[in-house]
Amino acid sequence: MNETLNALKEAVIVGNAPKAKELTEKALAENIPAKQILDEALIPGMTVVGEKFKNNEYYVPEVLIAARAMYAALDILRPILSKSEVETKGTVVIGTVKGDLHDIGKNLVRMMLEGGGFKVVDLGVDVAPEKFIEAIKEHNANILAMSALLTTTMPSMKVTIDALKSAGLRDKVKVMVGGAPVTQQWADEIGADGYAPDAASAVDKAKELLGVN
Ligand code: B1M
Repeated sequence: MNETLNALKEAVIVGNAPKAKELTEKALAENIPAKQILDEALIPGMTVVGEKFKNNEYYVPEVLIAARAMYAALDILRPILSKSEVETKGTVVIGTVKGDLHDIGKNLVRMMLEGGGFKVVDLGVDVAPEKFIEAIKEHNANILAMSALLTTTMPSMKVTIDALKSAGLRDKVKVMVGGAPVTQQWADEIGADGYAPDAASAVDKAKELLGVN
């Protein structure tokens, strides 16, 4: 593997943002295409981070630091990538449901999805069903990803799914749910297409739902 890309992957894994920025600029100066930098350094780096998180080798702070390094690199690549219209794995609209202000887990899921090659539209916290629907239409989303941390806000996931049905969008978008109190049983009960217990599994689930690698 190219030495610069390998070093960039390592910089993401250890969460060295200045190094990640420097190595991304170096890779571009070496005429490595932005898409290759994404596919061969940033995504594999975040994949390793996701695995470490899943195996309890990394905790939330390490993941956030790694994500910051990935963003430092992505900030440089994003204008180039959007110009060349790199094919994304799909578009995800994500948010924490209405009444719920917890966003640490949701942000991790968003970062991992971006690291996994998805375009992510983040609506933030306290997102009402109508806002989700508007964004799905506007961005032609393939996946709706909802996060909830409170047992009292979990029902908002069902309300949003019902609103999707009323808007005639239910067949056009896959629905994923997650958050500490959410379970597979809850996902089945409310008619979601998928559930993931953590940020790394959320990427696997999103790929599975869209049938992409
Ligand atoms: Co709140 N809070 N909180 N809180 N808070 C909990 C959730 C709680 C369990 C604490 C407790 O009582 N033990 C409890 C909920 C009880 C319940 O409903 N069963 C609680 C409560 C009650 C409250 C308030 C009501 C407190 C009050 O004001 N009386 C209030 C509610 C505010 C509101 O939302 N309307 C409140 C407020 C807050 C803060 C603002 C202070 C702060 C949030 C800051 C922020 O997010 N910006 C906060 C925090 C930090 C917590 C705890 C301590 C930590 C949550 C967290 O960030 N975890 C939490 C207790 C705990 O969990 N130990 C607690 C780390 C994060 C990485 O994990 O979010 O689970 P998590 O995300 C994981 C997975 O769940 C998954 O991936 C992530 C990464 O692996 N995941 C998904 C998440 N979303 C996903 C979506 C997916 C797939 C996977 O697909 C779409």
